[in-house]
Amino acid sequence: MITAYIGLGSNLDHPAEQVLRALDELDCIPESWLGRHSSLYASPPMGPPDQPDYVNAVAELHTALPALALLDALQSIENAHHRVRNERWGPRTLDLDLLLYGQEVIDLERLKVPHPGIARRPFVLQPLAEIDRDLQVPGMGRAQDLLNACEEQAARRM
Ligand code: ROI
Repeated sequence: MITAYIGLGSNLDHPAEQVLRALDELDCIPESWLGRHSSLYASPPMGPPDQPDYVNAVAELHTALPALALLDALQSIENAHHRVRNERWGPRTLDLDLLLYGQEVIDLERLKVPHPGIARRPFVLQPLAEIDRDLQVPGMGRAQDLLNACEEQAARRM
C-alpha cells in the first residue's frame, strides 16, 4: 500500500460541491481507500486573474494502484465532472493533481511527482500541512516549512 496525496481544485459550477463530490469519488477508486482529508479552502486564482476564486482541498488516498493507473483513475473522475481542457491556467470544474505518491520521485512526460508547482502553491501547502505538517515532500522538505517559506497569497479556510 502506498499513501498518495491528491490536490483537489474547482472554480466553476458550484466549486465546493464539485470538491465534496470528488472526495466521495476518490473513495470509489479500485484498490484504494480514502484516508484523511483537509478542510475546504478558498483561494485567489493563480494564473489569469479574470476568473473566479477557487475552492481547494487535499486528500490522502491509500492505494495499491501503480502511479499511472491512479493518474488514469483521477482523469476519469475529472472527465465525469465535464472537465474541458481549454485555456492554459484557465477556469475548471475539477482538477485532481497527484501531488505525492509515497516518497517516490517520478519524472515522466505524463506525470511528475512531487507535483513541480507544490512549493509555490499555498492552496496546496495549507491543506497538506493541515493533514500532516511533518509530511516530507521528497527533494523539497517538510510541508509546514514549505508553507512558511511560500510568498504567494494565502488561502482561506472555509
Ligand atoms: N489557482 C488556485 N487558487 N487554485 C487552483 O486549484 C488552481 N489550479 C490551477 C491554476 C489555473 C494554476 N490556478 C489555480 O490549475
